[in-house]
Amino acid sequence: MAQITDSMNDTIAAISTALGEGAIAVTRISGPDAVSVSRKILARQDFPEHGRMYLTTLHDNDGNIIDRVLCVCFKSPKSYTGENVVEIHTHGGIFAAQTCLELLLSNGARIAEPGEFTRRAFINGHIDLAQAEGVLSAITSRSNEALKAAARTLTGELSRAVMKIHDDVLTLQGKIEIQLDFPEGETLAGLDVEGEISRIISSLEELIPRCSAGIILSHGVNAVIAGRPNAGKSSLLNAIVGRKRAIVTDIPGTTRDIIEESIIIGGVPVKFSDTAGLRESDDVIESEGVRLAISAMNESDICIYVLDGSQKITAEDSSHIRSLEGRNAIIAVNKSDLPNEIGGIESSCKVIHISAKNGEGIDALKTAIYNMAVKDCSVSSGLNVSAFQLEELRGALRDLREGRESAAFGDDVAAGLVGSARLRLLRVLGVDAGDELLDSMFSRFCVGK
Ligand SMILES: Nc1nc2c(ncn2[C@@H]2O[C@H](COP(=O)(O)OP(=O)(O)OP(=O)(O)O)[C@@H](O)[C@H]2O)c(=O)[nH]1
Ligand SMILES: [Mg+2]
Repeated sequence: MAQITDSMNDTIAAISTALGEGAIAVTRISGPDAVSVSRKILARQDFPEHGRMYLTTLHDNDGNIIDRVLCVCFKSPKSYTGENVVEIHTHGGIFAAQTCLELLLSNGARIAEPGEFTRRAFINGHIDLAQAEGVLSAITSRSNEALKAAARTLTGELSRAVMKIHDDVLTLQGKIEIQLDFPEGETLAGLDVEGEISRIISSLEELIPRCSAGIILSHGVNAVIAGRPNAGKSSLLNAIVGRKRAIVTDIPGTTRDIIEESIIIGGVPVKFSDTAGLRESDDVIESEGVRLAISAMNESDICIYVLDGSQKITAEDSSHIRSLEGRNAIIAVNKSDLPNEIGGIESSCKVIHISAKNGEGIDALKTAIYNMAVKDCSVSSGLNVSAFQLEELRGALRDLREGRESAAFGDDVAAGLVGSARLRLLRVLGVDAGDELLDSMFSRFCVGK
């Protein structure tokens, strides 16, 4: 990918709409030759005025008409990438768009890498790295809440918040540095390093949960349903997703493979995994299922441990429940439609009585899963960041907290930490981002974006 930044002078092209049957398909061209390359395959030679749609025909290199198309040009710098951009709207389905793309390539354009249009927008200063993350999230969002977070991020809400904190840090850093030049015992009038760092810390403490929320809205959580055979795990999966996804029988050991199904709860994508019932078995296939179940349980964000409430608790159940102490776990006491034989459950985990058969308690279980997933994240004001950006924000918070501690011992240490926090904030926006970081960022995009 390193050659991409070296070849910003190329004109790139890609199909920007999803491949499949549809009313229209959009092929996008960006770069210095976007107009001249497009003109070679379009009939209308008065094309283009900035932002105006033209109805014309697309023809091949022998002059045969391929399709009737609409095309539009956005002239540099007033385009998505900041370069000259042409969009050709062919009829939908793959063939017309594919032919259009091939014609552009045979007339001087090169195929775009994934995310290369957005990478160019970033390189040309049209968006920063925070907004780029918002663009990616808008494409991949799976709920209204996720889309709203993406819209907030791509329109610059995160960038402005980070820049405001950065500017406050910069001002403080300047004051501390002036103070350092003062003779021993003299202080800059009105300078309260600890107090000013505390105010900046509060802003970051407010911002970070919003970013964590964005990550949860994009990536969701995985919830593993575990428990002994016949407890009703597969029945619970079916009740949660509202259809017969997994086989249910009264034969213990029915489920072997892990069965996954995702739903959205309050905007958060939750992937549920139904697993094999936990027990010792001589059956090779079943024991492999149990091994998979245990590792899924260990790797889960949330474990839902299902008990059969119509039976006495077993020693194995008690031991599994003990192993879940202190983890994100919910104990679902199933079969509440039958007489309760299990009695009270000794655990600090949340216990919910449910019936996978008649649906009782399923909504309460979903709410508990949602609350556990979002914890104290601010979902209704979520913002999108990558894991790298979140780590930099957390690092800035750490630096500032340490800076506040060290302020009492001397301003030079505080100045160093405040300076480090400032650089981290700039990295969130992509200032001085190296090729490696940009490669990993933009390779997550689809081709044509
Ligand atoms: N009365 C009642 N029966 C239930 C309930 N949930 C499950 N069952 C029954 O319990 C039996 C086992 O259900 P499954 O969902 O297959 O149990 P499982 O935990 O997936 O079992 P394995 O796959 O063998 O580990 C079936 O006969 C279900 O109909 C419930 O809420 N109430
Ligand atoms: Mg099952």
